[in-house]
Amino acid sequence: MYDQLSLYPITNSKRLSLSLDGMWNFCFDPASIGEKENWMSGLHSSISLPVPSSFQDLFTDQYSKNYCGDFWYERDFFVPEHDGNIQLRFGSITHRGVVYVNGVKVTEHEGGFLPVLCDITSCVRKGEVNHLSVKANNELNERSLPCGAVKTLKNGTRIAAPYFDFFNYAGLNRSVYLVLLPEERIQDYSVNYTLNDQDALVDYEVRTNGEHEVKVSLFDKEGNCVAQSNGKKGQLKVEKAHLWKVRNAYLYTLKIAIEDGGKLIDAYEDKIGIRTVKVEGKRILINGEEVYLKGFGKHEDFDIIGRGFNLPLLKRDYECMKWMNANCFRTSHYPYAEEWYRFADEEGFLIIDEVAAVGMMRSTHNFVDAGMGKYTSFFETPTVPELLKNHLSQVEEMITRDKNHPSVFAFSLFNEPETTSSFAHDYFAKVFEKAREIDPQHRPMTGAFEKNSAPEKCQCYMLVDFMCLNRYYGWYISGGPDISDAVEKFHDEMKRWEAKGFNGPIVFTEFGTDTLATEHKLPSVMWSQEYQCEYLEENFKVFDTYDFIQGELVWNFADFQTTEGIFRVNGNKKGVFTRERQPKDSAFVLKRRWENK
Ligand code: CKX
Repeated sequence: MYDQLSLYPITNSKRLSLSLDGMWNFCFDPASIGEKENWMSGLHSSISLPVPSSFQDLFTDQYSKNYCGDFWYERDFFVPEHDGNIQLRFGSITHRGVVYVNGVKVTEHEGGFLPVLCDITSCVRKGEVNHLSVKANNELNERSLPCGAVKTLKNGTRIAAPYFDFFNYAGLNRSVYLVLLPEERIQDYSVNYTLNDQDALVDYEVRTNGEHEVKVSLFDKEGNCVAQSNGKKGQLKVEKAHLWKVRNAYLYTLKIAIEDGGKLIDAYEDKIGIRTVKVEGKRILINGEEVYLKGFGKHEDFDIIGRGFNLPLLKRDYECMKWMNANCFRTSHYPYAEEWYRFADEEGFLIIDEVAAVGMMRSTHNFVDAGMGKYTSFFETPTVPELLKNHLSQVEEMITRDKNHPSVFAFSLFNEPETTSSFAHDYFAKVFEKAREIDPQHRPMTGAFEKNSAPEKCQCYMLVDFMCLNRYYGWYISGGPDISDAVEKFHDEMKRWEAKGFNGPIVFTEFGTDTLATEHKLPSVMWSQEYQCEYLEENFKVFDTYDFIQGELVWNFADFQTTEGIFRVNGNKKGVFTRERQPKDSAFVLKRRWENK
């Protein structure tokens, strides 16, 4: 059972969250000798490195940038006198880590995009300085998410060989907190909503580790208490409820308290948004109203910090998306830092929250190979049970962490796996079953399908509530002067899906062209800004032909770093914005379209 996974760290009269962000000591451990040599008690030689940040682009040499293996972070931290429970909360450790306090192992965690929590109550010295170290590792394999391999060069250097199209940034990418909590505490809560004419019912469940009374109250924006209930499980009735609407959010404050008689034991407060989500026939309904998704697939990616969390960058991205009249994004291809969801809640953005199940096809150029029909027997490998175990636990951690965000209206459980075998079907059936069992709001579950997952071949499309298609007609397929063929092929595929009788909406979660901000050409050529605009217009005509198409999320919001290779010019350039977040011409095309869509 998770303690605090869904509870973003806060400070109030009963809880204290202290940031451990700043400069940490750092060193590589290529021979994996750190544990044997007791580095958890102190690194012998290290450099200073900032947290949060990926480590790769902070260096000026190739070896460090492409380093693959174990690496260590450490710092000292002061623990105030405190009677209750003491925890550490890492926003993430990418891709896996072992945490030590004062030389004692306190936890280990697999998966680089979800929080790592450790109860350190019994091993810290209160009122004193303590020592914290993390042994992290960024190797890719086929047993954990995301999938890939490690390649050993002839000179012995080991580098990452991702089966996916983004740079393998790693490190302590998100904030780290020391969290002081009461011994008897709120550990988790969940909410679900029913709309009843003008009123709303908020079903809630609170988990605590004690038996004292739980009180739950809901406050409107003005601070008026609009509903109250006692008990770990109950219902709040909100009369004339303000609904959380797309791009017009209303947030209530939920206050949870544990009390002993009149004495407060613990308190937690969070913002929640009352809204319902449903897929009905070919429509996606928020509060019973149809919504057409407009927006992007994104990445956590920026110059120098890599995948490190940065608040100004978050703000700029939201401002750009608002300027574009977007209403949605997919957290391709992994759960993002929690701040992304909190801000989406405030701004009324919809999020398709994606687990890091990417690279489930054995290819370092899967964006090319998959479209060519290559089959790699990915789900027929002896390591699949281990992969499934990790996939299931990361789905559970993601849903537990993000379940209370009104912005999260769907979970994506994969991106572009090899879905054409019964092995894949059996694998994903288990993933979907688990996700549906966990989500207290019974939100739609989906996954993003690549071109190879064609209507006649795909064995997994029947598992999803709405289908996310990643399609590149006019780029990977029949690009440039062949674009009219691309359009015909696109229509042909849509008709085949129609004939298949999939009884749900289709959302395009990827379509786009690599475009260099420097290139202009009349008539257009592939890679020019003009071509990106023309390609989008051709895609829109197809989208507008079919009533079951219920959304368009362009690939990508901004240019981003990838592994080097002949298919990438210093990264993937499919951004509508440059990596510096300046608009390409296509941004104006999309902005115009989305204003009235
Ligand atoms: N989809 C044909 C996954 C993304 C890639 C994108 C691309 C592919 C396309 C698959 O992570 O970046 O090639 O641009």
